[in-house]
Amino acid sequence: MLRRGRGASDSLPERATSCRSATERRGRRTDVLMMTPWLAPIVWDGSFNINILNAQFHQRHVRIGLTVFAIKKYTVFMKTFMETAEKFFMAGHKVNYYVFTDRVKEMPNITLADGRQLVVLEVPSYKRWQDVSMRRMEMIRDHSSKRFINEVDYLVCVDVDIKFTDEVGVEILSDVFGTLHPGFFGASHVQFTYERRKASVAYISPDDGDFYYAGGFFGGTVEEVYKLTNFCHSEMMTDKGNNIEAIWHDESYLNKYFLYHKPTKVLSPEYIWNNYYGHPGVIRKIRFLGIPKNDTAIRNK
Ligand code: UD2
Repeated sequence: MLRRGRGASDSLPERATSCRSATERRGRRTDVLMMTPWLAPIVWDGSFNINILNAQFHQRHVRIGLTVFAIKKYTVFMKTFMETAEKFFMAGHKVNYYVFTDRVKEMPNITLADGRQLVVLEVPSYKRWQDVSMRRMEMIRDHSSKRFINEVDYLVCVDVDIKFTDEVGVEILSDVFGTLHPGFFGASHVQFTYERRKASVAYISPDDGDFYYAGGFFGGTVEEVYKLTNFCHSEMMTDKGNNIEAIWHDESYLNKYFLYHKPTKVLSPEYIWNNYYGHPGVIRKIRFLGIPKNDTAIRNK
């Protein structure tokens, strides 16, 4: 597991921290890395006070867009996704669900809390599941400039075959954020499954890399998400022109983007857990949990 380095806060005298309550001091995390080398916070349970953050974001009347794609058979995940999001995602804030689908009639009918709305965006599907996954970047980009920029302040972009199992709130919001992939948060950068073929523009050398980010949870302000998705889509198109596709599709291009445009906040794997990885002690809360799926039954259908 990643361990916290010896940062400046370790040597702060007690009086400098005495403005915090006894409970907060006891709860301070010393078992995990809490900050990136470029001084972006890494968000773990126990690293923030949600009441203070909620007050700040309410003062700004923040509006949040949650983008999700349910193309072809992946519509089966929508009911659980929406029901659990209503329970746990940004409770008390203004939320627009932007659901991209080719099967509008299969969208579940869910009653939403006040201040929340569902926007169904009809989009084309692609034959290969890899193309469906990758083309999300292009569609998010295009809708960001046409629509999202006028309707919300932040976008949170996630996979659909996942359910919310605990609170995911405004602690995640920042200019641009990514999430540590649950399979690699304790690994060294040489083990990361970056694209290693130089022929692909997603290539990352074994000497480089900070973290391995999951493709299924990223976001930021609409402007920053536009830049990120525009980069990833353009790079995919360059590779497509050269008949190469990065090893982990959109996730590989996302990792390339974050290498050169460092996220301003990094979410711990609490935000994209999967039970394949067991339940290590550093994961105190599982907030967003992958639903096991039978790939052959669901993909390309
Ligand atoms: C991982 C990433 C995913 C993406 C993918 C690329 C996580 C949790 N997931 O997921 O974000 O980077 O690797 O290989 O980090 N979809 C449809 N219909 C389809 C196919 C895909 O709607 O026919 C959408 C759907 O929202 C789905 C997402 O694309 O959740 C990614 O596809 P996946 O979940 O099958 O990919 P997976 O599990 O390999």
